[in-house]
This record gives sequence, C-alpha cells and structure tokens, in this order.
Amino acid sequence: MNNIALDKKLMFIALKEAKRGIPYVYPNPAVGCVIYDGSKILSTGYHKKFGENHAEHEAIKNLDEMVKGLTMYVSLEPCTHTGKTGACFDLIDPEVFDRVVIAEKDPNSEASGSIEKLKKRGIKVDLGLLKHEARKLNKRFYVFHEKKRPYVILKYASTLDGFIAQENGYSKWITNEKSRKENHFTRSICDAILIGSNTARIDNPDLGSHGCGRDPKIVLIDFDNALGSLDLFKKKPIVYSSPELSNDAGKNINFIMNDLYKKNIQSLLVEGGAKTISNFLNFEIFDELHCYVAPKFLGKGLNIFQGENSIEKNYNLELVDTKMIGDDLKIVYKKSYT
Ligand code: AOF
Ligand code: ZN
Repeated sequence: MNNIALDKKLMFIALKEAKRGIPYVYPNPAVGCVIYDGSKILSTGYHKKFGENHAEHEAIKNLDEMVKGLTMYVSLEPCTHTGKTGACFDLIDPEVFDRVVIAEKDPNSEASGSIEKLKKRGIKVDLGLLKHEARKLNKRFYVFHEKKRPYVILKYASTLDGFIAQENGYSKWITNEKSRKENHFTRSICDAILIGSNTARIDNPDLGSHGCGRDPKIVLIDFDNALGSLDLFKKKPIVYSSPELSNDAGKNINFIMNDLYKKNIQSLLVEGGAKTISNFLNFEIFDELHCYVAPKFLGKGLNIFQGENSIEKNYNLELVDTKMIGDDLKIVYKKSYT
C-alpha cells in the first residue's frame, strides 16, 4: 500500500470512530482519532459525549506508552481552547508526535488555530485528507459556524400536483400517518422548528416530536402580534413580530437567522406554510429539502411555491435520498455545497 492509500485508510478509521459519537456529542461535532507508529495502529479514540473528552484526548489516553515518531490522524483540527476540557493542542507533544494528519479545519473560531502552532512546534501537518467526508459528517456544525446561521431544513407535504392545502386552507391530512411520524422524528433531531403566522392560525399545530424524542424549540412569525391566544404560546416560543420585522421578506429572514445563531440554534426545521417556505426558497436560505408527496391531485388550492421562476433557475440541489412510505414518497435534496 502506498503512503496516500495508507493515510486514507487510517483517516477512514478515524471517521468511523467519529461516527460512534453520534448523536451523543451534538451540538459538538463528531470527531475521531487514530494513532499510528509507522507499522500498526497503537490506539483510537472518539468524542463520546457532549462535555466529555475530545477524540485526541481519548486516543492518547488509550496509548499503552508514549513512544517517539508517532502519527496522529484526526478528523477535525485539534482545539486550542480550554472549554469543557483542556486544549487538545497541549496534549500533542512534539517529543512523541512527528506528524498530524487533519481532515478539515475547525470552523469554530474559539477553538481553531492549532495548525500553525503545531508546525511551529516542529510537527509536520497535512491538512485536507477526506475533507469532503469530514464536512459531511458534521454538516450542521459547519453551516452554523461558517454561515453564522442554523442549518435549515425546509419540509412540506404536497399532492402529486404540488398543493399543500385546499383553497380554504384545509390540509388534514395529505400524507399518511407513517410519513407524519417520520417527520416527528426529524423534529426530534432539530434544535428548533419555525412556522409562519398563517400556518399557526389555521392549523394551530402542536409542533412537538410526539414521543420520538425531545421537542424542538418553537419559533413563530407573528407579524401582527395577533397569535397570543394560541395553545402554542404555552410552550414559550421564540416570537418574531413587528416592529422588528418589516415588509422586506429577505431582511426578515436574515434578521431571524442572525438572531437564532446568537441564540445558539444550530439546526432549524421550517414547516411552512407556503409563504414562509417560498421566502426561504426565494432567498436561498436553506440546506436541505424534505418533500413528502402523496398520491392525490387537487387541481386548485395552495401551491407550495408562491414565487416566480424560469425553467433555467438552478437551485444546485443534489438528490440524496428517496423513500417509499406506504403510498407516499419522501424526497430529500441537499444544497450541493454541503
Ligand atoms: C477537538 N477534538 O474531539 C472535538 C473538538 O465545549 P467543548 O470544550 O467540548 O469544545 C467544543 C468545541 O471543540 C467544538 O465547538 C469544536 O470547535 C471543538 N471540538 N475539537 O480538538 C474533538 N469534538
Ligand atoms: Zn479538543
């Protein structure tokens, strides 16, 4: 095996280790580490749980003895900060480690900065091996820190001809129970769920995960401060209304994204309705689309997309999953940068 193939193989093992920490490390990234002596793996480690040791710490702890000339493979740049535990950088002794191979930089400015420091200590650093895989593993974490907004999933349920409700707003139910359950699970793995005023008023939804796990924080757009009597308010939602919101939909979305970022919301599920989803589509503030399609035709009603596009408009979407749920179909698209 040549050196590149060997490096790849060892980084794959580090990534596999990292996956063992999902979902327990959230909202931290999943990180894995392998320590190699030139002929065999001496130890591995991963970040097991939020607040506990980082991957490098675990791998170093699992070494039988400190010997010279070791290589560390780690799926994220080692941290330089003292957070819930000490800085991983301080554990990487140049007397022991000759080389550190890192899949991708840490986008969190509080923790990053070790690459130059390691080099200054005389350690050889190789950056970028299996970067794409490492980013994919922690896509929410990367979007949150790099774009300074939550990772946004737009979800809707429609008929085969693209309607999400009848003309009178009635929509219960378009998709089957299993499809709805699937989305309850998605709610349980998102920090927050957002709906617009019309959906709140017409559906008076629960927005919980219905026993699938924890409930997301509710985020409500209430333009006219008119929804205070809804049951949803008992759940203490984050509410955006006038005067902080204006008639400029783009500004409103940016304001909300910025505020949710400050509130440390790393992932946001947007469940509509049509106007809200269309605004996120129009301003291209989203990372993933979950479309649930049921074998029904309405002919007229509320269409999911309220904007105007030409056929040439390209959203740069990548089809990542399709799933048959009874007679329904779930389609998942991702923005192709993630
Ligand atoms: C590493 N190795 O295994 C992980 C890192 O709150 P703390 O103290 O646990 O720090 C969390 C931050 O540390 C997180 O946002 C990310 O920047 C980095 N995570 N770093 O060197 C690891 N999980
Ligand atoms: Zn660390």
